[in-house]
Amino acid sequence: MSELKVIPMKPRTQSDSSSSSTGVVERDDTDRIDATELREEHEQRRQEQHRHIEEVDNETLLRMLYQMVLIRRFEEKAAEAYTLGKIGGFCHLYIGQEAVAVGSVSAIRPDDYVLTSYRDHGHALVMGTSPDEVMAELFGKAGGCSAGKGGSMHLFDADKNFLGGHAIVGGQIPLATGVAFASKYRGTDQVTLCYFGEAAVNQGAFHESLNMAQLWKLPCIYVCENNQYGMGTSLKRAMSQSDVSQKACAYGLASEFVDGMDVLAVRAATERAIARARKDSLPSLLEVRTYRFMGHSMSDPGHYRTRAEIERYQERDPIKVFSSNLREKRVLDDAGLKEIEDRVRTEVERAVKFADSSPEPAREELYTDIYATKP
Ligand SMILES: Cc1ncc(C[n+]2csc(CCOP(=O)(O)OP(=O)(O)O)c2C)c(N)n1
Ligand SMILES: [Mg+2]
Repeated sequence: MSELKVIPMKPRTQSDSSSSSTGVVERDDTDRIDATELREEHEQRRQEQHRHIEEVDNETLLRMLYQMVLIRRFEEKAAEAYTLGKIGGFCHLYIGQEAVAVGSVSAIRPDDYVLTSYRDHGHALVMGTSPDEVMAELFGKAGGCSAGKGGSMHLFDADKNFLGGHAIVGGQIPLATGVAFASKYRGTDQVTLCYFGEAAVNQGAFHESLNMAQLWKLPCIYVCENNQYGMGTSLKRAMSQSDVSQKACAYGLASEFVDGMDVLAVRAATERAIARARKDSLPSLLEVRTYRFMGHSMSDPGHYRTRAEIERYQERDPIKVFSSNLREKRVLDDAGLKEIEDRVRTEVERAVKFADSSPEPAREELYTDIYATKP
């Protein structure tokens, strides 16, 4: 029997918005399974995604694939630029986790809000910030979406309702809760999506926010991107109760456990959470199990996990699996995939050119954008 460590197969669903139930469901989290079991799991996941593909129109499916490929190629280029010294400071790549941002954002409206952590390139791109502006921000140039003064961890695009890019672990969770409070206070039906890693769940800010969100019935969807590591520490070494979705229990929130390598499973779970938030102004916690294929940041030697573990998850690469299933369902063919790759390449090359040619922020900008102007 080979030793394998796999993501539990099925998303656990709990979507009864009217009940005060915790939404916690049993988990058969499997750390060791044999090759036959693994094949069976892959097959079941394949069938699950096939079923979801039938429920979504082709244009949306292909747009989602495009966005995932864009994030992947954009970040490969960012990694290259980092090693060339064009990007300073920290740079946290999202490669492997693309299905989370793409699947969930595909379910929201353009006037909904998104906040996330420092692993934010994918979220900005999928919220519609142009790759030119994201790349220029990484390069610290004036043409960047934060005028070159935020860098990789502080992307921000108020016009697109993308409210950052936050470097303090868990810092965005109370902020998002406040944004959801503002929507409710103003009487709109906007929803806020708040992304964070599983290490942020140990922060007090997470617990305080969930408590207030359920108490005040705020339309906030807390999306825990559980990639199973906080820097070099595995979740199991840092969290006494490592089933993140169960944390909702303490505050009476609805919660779901979601397969984060399946872009359509993420979309479907987000749709259910949005229905709760939009219609009944209720918060939800989604634990989206995913995996990052790259280091924590560009300076991570990665000694805390094995190459074999990474390769096992790469077999479930969300882009590879999705494009293969789209082919099987005849939504995509070789020409279609090539067209997507060509369009993405052009867009990423243009972004690098834009960032290269964009000027450094002017000296006099040093003291601007520090305090908010009074309304
Ligand atoms: C309050 C705080 N403590 C520590 C750090 C240093 N730090 C940066 S990232 C990180 C790990 C976070 O892991 P996780 O929340 O799982 O997100 P991931 O990086 O896996 O996306 C830590 C401890 C920080 N930025 N903020
Ligand atoms: Mg993590």
